[in-house]
Amino acid sequence: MRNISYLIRRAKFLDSRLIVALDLYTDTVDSKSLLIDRLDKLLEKLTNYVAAIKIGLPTILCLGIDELHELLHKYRDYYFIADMKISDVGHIDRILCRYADRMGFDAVISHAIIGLKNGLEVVVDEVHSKGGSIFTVCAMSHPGAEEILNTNFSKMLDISLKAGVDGFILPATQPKYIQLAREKIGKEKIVISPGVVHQGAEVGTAVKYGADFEIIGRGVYLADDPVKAAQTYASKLRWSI
Ligand code: O7M
Repeated sequence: MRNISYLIRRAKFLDSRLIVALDLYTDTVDSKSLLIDRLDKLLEKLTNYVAAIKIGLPTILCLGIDELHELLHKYRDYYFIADMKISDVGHIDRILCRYADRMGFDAVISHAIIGLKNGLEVVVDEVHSKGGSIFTVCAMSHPGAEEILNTNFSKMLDISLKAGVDGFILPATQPKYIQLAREKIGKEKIVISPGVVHQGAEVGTAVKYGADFEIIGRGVYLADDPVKAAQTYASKLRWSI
């Protein structure tokens, strides 16, 4: 695993604050090789525009540990973030973090709602012991998040800071959380923001409110020309502005 200084170096080098979520999956085992092929081609072609790749459970489950490891190893220039949204008790969280490391990920995403004791403290301990980074979800982008999760935003932010996380996942669709977080966390911690394009937030809004990176999934991988889409988004998400 590598820590966020690698991510920042790569983002500066590419002049890009774009993170792509590759939420690709397959319904049948037969088409697994097609999925690998598609991911391989995307990773090969997006490399000049994308700082990091976020891969979540649909893709992890479809590919399995060994195939994913092979793919991540082949495209090691990217910073790879495992979106497992960890949310269990400590000993299970630790196992998931070890699997993320085995697959070749650099960073892990955890829910902050699990709290510190035998929760986040374990996640941070395990990921940092491997040299990686940990990001916590402190507010989400979908409307239902306002019902429970986002009402605990402040507490989750405090607990994450206490745990010593490296950064936060905060919604581009609700940029007030980004602004509030930035006031509290200072400049050192990283803010990564999803909800861009398909969920309604405009490209660049989250960065204007203080995010370091924006996550775009379907806006890239469902585009007729994913490379052109990534290039266009990256040009609106320059590191240097
Ligand atoms: O750009 P999309 O809408 O196709 O994909 C958005 C990605 O961001 C997708 O991978 C989601 O799992 C993720 N995401 C959200 O959409 N909203 C959130 O509040 C949090 C996340 C996320 O990445 O959490 C770690």
